[in-house]
Amino acid sequence: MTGSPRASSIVAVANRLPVQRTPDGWQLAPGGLVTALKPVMEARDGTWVGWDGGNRGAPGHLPSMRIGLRPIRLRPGAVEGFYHGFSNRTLWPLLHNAVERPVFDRGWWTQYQEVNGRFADAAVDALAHVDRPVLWVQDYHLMLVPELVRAVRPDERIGFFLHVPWPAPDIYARLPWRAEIVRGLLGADVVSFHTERYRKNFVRSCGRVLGAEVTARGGDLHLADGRVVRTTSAPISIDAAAIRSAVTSPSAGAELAELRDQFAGRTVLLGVDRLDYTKGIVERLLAFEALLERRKDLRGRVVLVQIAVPSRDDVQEYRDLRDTVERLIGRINGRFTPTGGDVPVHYLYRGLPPEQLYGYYALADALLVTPLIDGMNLVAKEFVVAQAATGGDGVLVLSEFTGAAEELREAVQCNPFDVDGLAGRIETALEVAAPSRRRALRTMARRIHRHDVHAWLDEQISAIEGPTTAAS
Ligand code: ADQ
Repeated sequence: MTGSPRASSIVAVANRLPVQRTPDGWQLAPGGLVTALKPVMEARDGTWVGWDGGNRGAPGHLPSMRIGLRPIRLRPGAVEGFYHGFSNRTLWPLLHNAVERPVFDRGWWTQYQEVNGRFADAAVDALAHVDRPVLWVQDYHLMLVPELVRAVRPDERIGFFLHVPWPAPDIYARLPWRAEIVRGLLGADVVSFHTERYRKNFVRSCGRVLGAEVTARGGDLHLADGRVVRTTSAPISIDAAAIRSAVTSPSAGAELAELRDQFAGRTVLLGVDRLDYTKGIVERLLAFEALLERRKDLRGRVVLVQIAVPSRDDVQEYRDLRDTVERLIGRINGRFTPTGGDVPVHYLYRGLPPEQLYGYYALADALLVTPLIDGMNLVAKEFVVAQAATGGDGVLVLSEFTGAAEELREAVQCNPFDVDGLAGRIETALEVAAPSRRRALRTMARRIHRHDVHAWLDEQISAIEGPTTAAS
């Protein structure tokens, strides 16, 4: 649909701009969503509204990119309340089934409202400068923006996509500002989630907190003022073709050869995550320890490589998690490193450049994706595509509490809350015969290639444009 005559302009609003400051100046930030959006935004006179992340001098555009940028500057107090506070310590844990206790702080809420107002003002301004625009708002940081924009531009087409789960109504209802948040979202024409479960949770939460203000009919929510809001489930995906070509490139091949050398003769289990308490890293380590305890024959023959990208380390819960993870790894390595031998847990506390990360994906005999809850989990999809592209036979062990589990049904599913059971699932995974592993990988990879991030994006934009735009 890119460049079609009926194409409308896109104004995207996200917490962060799609650019980052590097020693060589401002550059496009890495990441599947940004890469996928770039050509579509360029073809449609796109504008991106986002926080500059505290880096002064964010440009209005990049020479390498025909997308307008509208940087939002925030004072330190606003960053504290809106971002570290309400977004990361209230909404993030709440929307992740309260696996950590959400903190409710009225001051943070005030900052969240103010900053959402700033984003909405910038969006309204951007909308006024383009033809036939659609507004596409991303994620939990900006849930009030749809309603705020609707109040000023009632006829605009507005979509919202939530990248994280929506919890059961009983959990959502704990939020003191629960009605304000859902009213904010209902300013959109379309509100989308990764899975049917999250979508239904949202619809039920609206009923629970708004009562007679909304009526659910099918996937639609009918509001008292006559507006109809569509809800959809639209699982996000990855740029599968790009990963396939990167993982089969000579530099990734060289990386893989080196890793094979390093881990020769050992079965490699892999974990790749942001260091976040939702990702089940502690449970994974405990399960690995339990496995080494009960299977003496595996000691010295199996290794866990845990790659963890630092995340939100200005938040206490994240610093505590890092301490726990590092203490546990120390304990496991202390207990099970053979005299004169290599450690059973390799721990890399950093982000890796793509070719290195893909080398690990291609190397691993099993990827352990064990979140306690996760909106989708793109790492699982990246692994499947990388393995299939390199003719691997790695097994995906996948938590049933990830959005990805609904699509990747051929994975070895697990319940990470059951640590002994998880150890058993890892054991099972290692025993699956090679032909079945290959079959499972191929089936899952085909599904991901068919529904890649470009397909997802097309669906999202068409849904926001709605039937009226299509007819014009
Ligand atoms: P995240 O919680 O950040 O995203 P995820 O979907 O797994 O989780 O995406 C992580 C991305 O970071 C992947 O593309 C991965 O390659 C990259 N990454 C992870 N560890 C890395 C490392 N050590 N080095 C380099 N890169 C690394 C949120 C939600 C998810 C949802 C996505 C997209 O929490 O549930 O899938 O948004 O909607």
